[in-house]
Amino acid sequence: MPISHLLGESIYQETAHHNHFDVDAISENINGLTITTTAAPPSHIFNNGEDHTNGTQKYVLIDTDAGTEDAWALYMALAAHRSNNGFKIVGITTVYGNTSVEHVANNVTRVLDTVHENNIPVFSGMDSSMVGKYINNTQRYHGQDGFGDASLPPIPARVQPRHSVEAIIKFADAYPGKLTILCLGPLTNLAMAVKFRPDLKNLVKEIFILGGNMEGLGNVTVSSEFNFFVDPEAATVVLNNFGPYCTINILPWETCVKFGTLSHAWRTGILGNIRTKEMNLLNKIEAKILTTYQENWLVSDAVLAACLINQNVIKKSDPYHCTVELSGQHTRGMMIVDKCFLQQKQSNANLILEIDQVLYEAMLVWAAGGPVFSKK
Ligand SMILES: [Ca+2]
Repeated sequence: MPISHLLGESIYQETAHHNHFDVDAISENINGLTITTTAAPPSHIFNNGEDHTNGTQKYVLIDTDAGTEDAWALYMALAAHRSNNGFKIVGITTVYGNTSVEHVANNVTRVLDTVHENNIPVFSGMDSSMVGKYINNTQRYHGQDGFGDASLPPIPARVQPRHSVEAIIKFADAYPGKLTILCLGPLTNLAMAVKFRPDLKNLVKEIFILGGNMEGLGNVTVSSEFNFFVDPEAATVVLNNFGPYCTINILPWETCVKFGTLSHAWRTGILGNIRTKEMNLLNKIEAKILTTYQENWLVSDAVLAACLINQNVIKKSDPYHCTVELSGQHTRGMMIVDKCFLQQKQSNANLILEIDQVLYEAMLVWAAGGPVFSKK
């Protein structure tokens, strides 16, 4: 019997008024998952550690260099935000990285517009690293505009007059001890903010960072991960100034590769069968990537968003003292992890070492506006 016949009509109709997806195609292709009979995210999809029934919730500031991979993370965070379930995005700060900060602001605005989200303020941020300027001479993975050079109709960026660095400070002051910062790009904005206001380390609750490596595996140089390589000084400032005063969770590149890598067939066959406004944009901006790379598909930013939104995604993490190589001829930007505790320094970050891939897949479907799945 087709899965759609087993569903309560309510979920199909509830979600179908603005989204369309091929339930049978999706359900037949996700092993270990079954569709739920409720449109609201069940606790195993959405469990951020807060008890919203007691009035607590996460206040989340997203710092992004969007980026097609950031778009996935943004949609996942927006799904959490819109579910009114203890997760509030207070603002989005932009930073250069995958593309210029101007393009990033355009891209963030475009993502927000697709889901008619007009109440989250967006701020324009740093357009270069703290020391020198990162110049990407290689062909940009995300295209020159960060969104795959997909010839999308022009869109005016909707940004606030305040700078991203000011915005970070403003939100830290507004939510003392409660602010979570999700860092999806180079850490320049956050480093500038804490240099200006050192007491931020006592105001910010927790920071989730996509960046760095723990086994020397590189993705932009032989030994360095992109976000840390683009501004290693900023990464150093953040690690040295925030940890261990507030919780820093780092998702290193190796964990992304081991547990976040999905097949091209899954991306096109499962997510590609979801007919939503979210997927309409994602398919366009990822078209060149999906044509160029036909084996695997990895959107690291979404892995980190899943770790933040659902604490059950993180299957293993361990605390270490971490810093960043700033002067190595071959290793500038590489994260240095004191795995043997030789320095006898207090740990300043939790390294995320293993994630639940099945749960992550279910959250990608949810982020895309598709049905909610749970584990069997
Ligand atoms: Ca990013």
